[in-house]
Amino acid sequence: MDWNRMGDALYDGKVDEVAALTKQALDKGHTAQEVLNQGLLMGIDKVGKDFKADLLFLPEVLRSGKAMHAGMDVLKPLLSESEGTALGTFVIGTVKGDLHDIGKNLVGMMLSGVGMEVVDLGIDAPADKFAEAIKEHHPQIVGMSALLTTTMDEMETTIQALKDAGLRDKVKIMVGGAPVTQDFAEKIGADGYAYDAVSAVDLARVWLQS
Ligand code: B1M
Repeated sequence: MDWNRMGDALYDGKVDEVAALTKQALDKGHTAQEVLNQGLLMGIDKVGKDFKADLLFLPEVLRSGKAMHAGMDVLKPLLSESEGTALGTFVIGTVKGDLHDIGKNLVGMMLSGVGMEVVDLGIDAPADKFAEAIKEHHPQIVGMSALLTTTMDEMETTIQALKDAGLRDKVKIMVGGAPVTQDFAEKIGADGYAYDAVSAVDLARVWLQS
């Protein structure tokens, strides 16, 4: 498989081509994980680097984001297929003020893939949306994603709001996203931090078994 071609198509925001190449890679026998890691994530990584270096601008990043979604849509049934009854319920959302959802969606897909019931609150989710979801869905775990240094603090605001609503102790709280660290997670009173989707799944499994 020509992974560079897939990465380039994603970088150039070619939605249809990324979807077609993703299908092609699966047809050639590559696993969904391989396609994700060697094709799509490589491409979006380059977008991030060039955006930071002012070689790309927001409209181009937006197009690349759409192309990433197109590839992930093809992988979704494979990443989220699971059998049997749900292991537990995981409410996940990108915090208020933050519109990044690619990583959050990936975490959600992988959690579904191991048999978790995933309730996705979407992007720009304020604290009260998390609180309502806890009351409605009774999850064991609540996960928050943030990709901006300016929205990370919203995680702490949400945890405080859950405390005020008497809901904090009913759930385990996991945080993640590029600027988030283990230290930050501890500082804001989250129960855990996951670096990526695979470690989010591992941590969720540990929590559900304990
Ligand atoms: Co924006 N953006 N963006 N962006 N964007 C970043 C994050 C940035 C690092 C780019 C850069 O400068 N290099 C930078 C943030 C700088 C900072 O805060 N330190 C940035 C900026 C500045 C902005 C704007 C402010 C730009 C502007 O308007 N001037 C703006 C903010 C809008 C807003 O949110 N209010 C903005 C907008 C956008 C788009 C809308 C154009 C688009 C998002 C499209 C979308 O998501 N639908 C976009 C994109 C695509 C990016 C980059 C290029 C790629 C992000 C991504 O999807 N990565 C990004 C650069 C980068 O991260 N390299 C960038 C792939 C994804 C799989 O990784 O999301 O990290 P990630 O998720 C990982 C882990 O972090 C983890 O697991 C995932 C899978 O392994 N994880 C969790 C994530 N959530 C988790 C939750 C968990 C556990 C693990 O538990 C619950």
